[in-house]
Amino acid sequence: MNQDAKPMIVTCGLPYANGMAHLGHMRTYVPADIYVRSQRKQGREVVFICGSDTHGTPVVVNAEKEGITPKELVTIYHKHFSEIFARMGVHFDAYGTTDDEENHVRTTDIVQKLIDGGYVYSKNIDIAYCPSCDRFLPDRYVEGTCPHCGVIARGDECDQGCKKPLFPGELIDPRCAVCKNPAEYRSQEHYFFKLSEFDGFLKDYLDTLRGTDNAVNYAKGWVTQGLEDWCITRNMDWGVKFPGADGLVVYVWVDAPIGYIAFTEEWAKANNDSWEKFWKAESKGTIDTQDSEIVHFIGGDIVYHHCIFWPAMLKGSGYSLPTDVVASGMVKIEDKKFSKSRGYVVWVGEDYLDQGFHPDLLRYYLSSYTSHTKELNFGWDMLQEKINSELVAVLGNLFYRSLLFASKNFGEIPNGTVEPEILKKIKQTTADAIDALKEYEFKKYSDTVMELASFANSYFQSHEPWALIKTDKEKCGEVVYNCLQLVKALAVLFEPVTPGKMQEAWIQLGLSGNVADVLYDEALVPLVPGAKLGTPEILFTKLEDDKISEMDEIAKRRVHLAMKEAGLVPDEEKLIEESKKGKKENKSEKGGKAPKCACAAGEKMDAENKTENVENVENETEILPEITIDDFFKAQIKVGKIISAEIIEKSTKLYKIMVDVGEPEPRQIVSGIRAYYEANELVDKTVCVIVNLKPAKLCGVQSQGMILAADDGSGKVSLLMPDQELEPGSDVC
Ligand code: B3M
Ligand code: ZN
Repeated sequence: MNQDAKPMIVTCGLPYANGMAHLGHMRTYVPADIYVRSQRKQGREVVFICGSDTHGTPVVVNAEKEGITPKELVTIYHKHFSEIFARMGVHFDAYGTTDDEENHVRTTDIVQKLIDGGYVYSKNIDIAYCPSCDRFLPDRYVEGTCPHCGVIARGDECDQGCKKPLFPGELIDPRCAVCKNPAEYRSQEHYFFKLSEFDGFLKDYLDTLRGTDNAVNYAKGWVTQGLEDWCITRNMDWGVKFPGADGLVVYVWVDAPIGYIAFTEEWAKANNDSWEKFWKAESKGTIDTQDSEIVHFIGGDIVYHHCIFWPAMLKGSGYSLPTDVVASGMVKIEDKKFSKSRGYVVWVGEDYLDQGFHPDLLRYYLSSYTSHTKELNFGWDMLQEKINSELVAVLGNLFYRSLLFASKNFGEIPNGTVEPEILKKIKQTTADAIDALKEYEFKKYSDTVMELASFANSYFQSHEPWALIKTDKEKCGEVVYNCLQLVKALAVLFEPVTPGKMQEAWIQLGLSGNVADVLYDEALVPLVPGAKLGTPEILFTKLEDDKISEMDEIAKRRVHLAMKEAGLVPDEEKLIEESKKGKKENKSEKGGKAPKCACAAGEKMDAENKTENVENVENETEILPEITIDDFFKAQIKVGKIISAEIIEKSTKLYKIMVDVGEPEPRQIVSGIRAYYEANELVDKTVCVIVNLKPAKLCGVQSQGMILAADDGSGKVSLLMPDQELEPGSDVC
């Protein structure tokens, strides 16, 4: 351990335990995990903390939609996130929930200290109230027009427009987000945190705060614009009770960051250690003189909360201050703005890990695609390209060829010494990689280390060990020894990024223990000649076109279905254009067809969606480009008889339908016709089914075909049915 270094705590923004983990989450957590692993490799004591954000309207609204209690909802998703993190190799030292006893106690303590310090006052303010639902409407329960930019916004944030935080009573023309009826404002007593008093403190603090520019500089700008006091109470039952006020809980953004402290306490209890050394560290008042380092990794959209609100709360209640705030850039999916409701989402479980992809490939992609603060675009073909040309062709190739050659020709680590040039190269790479992370440059880290792998490949190539072995075995042993030393160094250096695969490499090198536990210095420790090697195996295999096409197909169907579910018609022409263009030659075939509607049309668009999608609606009636009869016959359509139809709980629009299409087993098909047919009405209907459509999962349910329906565009939808009884399995031609 590096005894001189200050104790360091690294945290990640707490995911709301209200839905599944997606790529957007991983964009923050994977780099944070890399950072922690790298710090440990430098001998730092680091505690890595995260947990579920369980309170607030994001949770309560979703629980209400699902018809379960908030507690039940967060229990499900807390488990889900814990499992996903473990599978992704993101290892937190503590992963609690903000509903844990420790957090209730710590939050009450901090709020009480703020009250005692004179930083909290009460005031009567207008709160939206829904007369139909007979309740107050905090945050996401109310929507209306943003007073700053005029865009439709939710109660706590102008999420679609100017992104400003909004306060109770600010929305113009408020309406209830649940029943959509107009809401009224009613006066009620609430509590405010005097954020404006921290203006001077924050200016100085932000001058010393380390982190990424997209965090620190934005925050400086906001302070310059002036700070408004924060309303820190809400009318809800679910949450941490506000001390001394019945029926009020603290705003979720009070108790959520306090979770960082509470989870540290949980870690300390479990490990018989101290949480105070991080959060109650000695300090002469500035973060430079603080005896602990507190590093927050967050998404770029919650900078305000972490750089302004949170340090002010900590300062006001006498706790240590964040020393670094690292904010990640946005994520795009196939060049489209990330959007769960529009289907531009990649679920980490269902779409990635469950499909058999190794976590390290995604870890590598996320860290090396672009700078941490820039926009990251994810596409299946881009993943394929990056993995095949870098992890497979460079790193994997070096490891396998070196280990296989050594194993076959020497059966052990051959005799040799590390050449000075190679030693120098490893030293320099390590120093550059560490420097890159000082700037939170994860891409630079990966690229720097990958350059060493390229160098090693060139070394192998130019020394031609396959020729040397025939003429000078001893010299050949020297070369192979150096190649293996480079493999060892690379395993150490790449462990933070691809920990699972580097551990496999470690074992193949015949080394004991965990590569995660060794320091960077180990990269320079010479291998022992004569030591046994493990069995060489290919570490990284190519991502094949077929698999990538399958994933592309699933992604396209999800977007199509999401649009239908939202009552939107996808711009089919555009989709065809995109498919036709195809990002690569070998992909043009699979992408040539316009997605057809599996599910009949969705509901009518509401006014808001209409304005947003004028372009799509206009294209709806356009005729698609001509196809040949051969194109048409690529779709195999058969007559089927519906055996059963069941509601899919996760969706409001989908049925799981079992159809007899003349095969030994019935087909399971997911169809979006719930708004048009009762489940029992569907049973025994004779329908037309596309049976050779690539299977896809929709809302987690496998669909093996598509039932055809017609849609007149006005919301009238009808299944296509033969006009006389036909045997299931009859061809439609
Ligand atoms: N639960 C998620 C978000 O807004 C929110 C983070 C809390 S961090 C203390 O990104
Ligand atoms: Zn706005």
